[in-house]
Amino acid sequence: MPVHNADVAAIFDEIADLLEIQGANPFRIRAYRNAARTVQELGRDLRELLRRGEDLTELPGIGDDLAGKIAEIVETGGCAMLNKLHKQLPAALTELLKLPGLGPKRVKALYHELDIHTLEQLHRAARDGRLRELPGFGAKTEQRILGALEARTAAPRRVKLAVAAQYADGYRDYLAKTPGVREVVVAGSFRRCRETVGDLDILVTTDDPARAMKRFVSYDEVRKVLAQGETRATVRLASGLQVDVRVVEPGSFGAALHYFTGSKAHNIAIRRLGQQRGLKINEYGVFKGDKRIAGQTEESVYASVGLRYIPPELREDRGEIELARANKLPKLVELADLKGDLHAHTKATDGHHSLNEMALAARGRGLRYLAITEHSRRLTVAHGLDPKRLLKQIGEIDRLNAELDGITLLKGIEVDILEDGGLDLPDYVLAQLDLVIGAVHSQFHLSRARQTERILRAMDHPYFTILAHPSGRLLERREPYDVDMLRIIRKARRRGCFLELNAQPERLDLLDVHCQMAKDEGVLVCIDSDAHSIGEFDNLRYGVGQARRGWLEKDDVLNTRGLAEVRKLIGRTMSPA
Ligand code: DGT
Ligand code: CA
Ligand code: CA
Repeated sequence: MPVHNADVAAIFDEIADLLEIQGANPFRIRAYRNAARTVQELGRDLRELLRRGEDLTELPGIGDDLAGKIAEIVETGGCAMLNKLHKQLPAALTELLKLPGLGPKRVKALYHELDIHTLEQLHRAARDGRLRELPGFGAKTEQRILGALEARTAAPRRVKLAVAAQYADGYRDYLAKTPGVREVVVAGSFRRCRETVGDLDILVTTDDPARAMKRFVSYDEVRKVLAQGETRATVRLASGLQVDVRVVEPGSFGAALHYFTGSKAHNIAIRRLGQQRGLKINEYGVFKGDKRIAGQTEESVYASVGLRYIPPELREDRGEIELARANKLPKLVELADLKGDLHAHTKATDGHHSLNEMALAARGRGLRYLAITEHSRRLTVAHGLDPKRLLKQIGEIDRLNAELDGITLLKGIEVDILEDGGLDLPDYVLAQLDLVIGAVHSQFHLSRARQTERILRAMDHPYFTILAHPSGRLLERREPYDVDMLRIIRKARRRGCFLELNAQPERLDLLDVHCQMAKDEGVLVCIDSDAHSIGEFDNLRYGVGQARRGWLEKDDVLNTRGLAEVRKLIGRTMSPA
């Protein structure tokens, strides 16, 4: 069974978690976490690297031992070290770790203090009110754990878009190589760039459906064929991801693509428009009586009901149809519109590459400016910078800028917003920076009123420029913190500040609805990679996907502007409130 980068990363993460539960050496734990991240964000397939005989120890944070483990996992699909840990600890701890709100620290406490190692035991203890007594838990945490346990049985598992992409790309390329196949498109929520997908929906046009179907089910990652007919099939991959495939003849391509892209609500609205015109619209075409009058392209489907083409990211029946009718659809921002990136880290804190390496990688992606924004001192787990180290970095950036061609580094900081809304570094240091990104990294569970107040106060700070990852959510792991986003957005407008759309695949906050809100209120959004290594500039495309779902156009995005204009805009916030 082929092994993907995501599988290797998952094994390293699990090893790190289990080591942490055992109370192993923190440096050792960290090495596995870093390796998981490196592998996940690599942008190149590990199988390919190994096939070419490339030296994996060149990768950030990968030494001989980890390189050996990567090769082992890619070759065998498993890892002896993980098996050993599984023997030493109860197997169900892995299930506990997957529960939102339960990291290794808490699982460790549950295991060692209350001897809890299954979900059932956890449920019982939470219901009996025994969790709140544990250090680091409390009544609210107990309540959240109960909620997560109950939600778990209700909601099916979804997969992050960037993870789904690793599986989708390989499957698509494999199908595209089948003789007779013309088009292969991954439709569904994947094409609409939803942040997570429930399953993949692959549409194939071919002259030889039988051959395509046969090839689809014999892909080497298929673990189980759940259904198979002449033109449709459903399989489950080894990763657990489910995939639907539909084969249609080329004349139906547009209609089928429209149908399987969805969303369902959008499709229903379009079909209703068809009915009003006496047309029948389905996955085979647009029909007047028995005659197919459109359906070869998606454009023709929309034209049949008097609409302009609507990009997939907008197809949620949230007003896009009315706009298409009035010919007022937004012209959505594109990856190529980004001229810079205002959030990145280096080895000075928890990043993996030097200033110079990050600058060159950003330039390689066509970016013309890159802000270096390390964590501040309060974030000790990330080796946050104190004033002395930040001043040193400022000097290094000045020197490097004198040498660099084609890209400019901006001096910034991702400063912690303290519980009282203060910033984690003194003004005399912040005053020397080009921009100050503020972020909440602690006390996620304050009440809505207090959390909002905290952020508003931080934004009042004269040097505040951009609010980073404004909702703080981690997909499938941490709910957004509770804030009044409209008040924050309005504050940003008054203060001339900006909101970040963080392109890390597990963050992607702002949420799409908040992007729309920012646009409506006239606040520019900044699409940032938050790159911790040179490969992570790739993530910008997920940020752009999310921005498109939020209806953002080029002009709604701060970093589509050239450096001179951005300097002017971020400089505006440097005057006192
Ligand atoms: P997911 O998989 O939960 O992330 O979301 P989707 O949107 O990919 O949903 P999925 O996989 O159930 O179906 C793929 C597309 O097929 C969906 O976006 C629209 C279309 N579709 C599915 N069921 C229906 C239906 O009952 N009516 C209509 N009009 N379209 C449907
Ligand atoms: Ca789907
Ligand atoms: Ca589906």
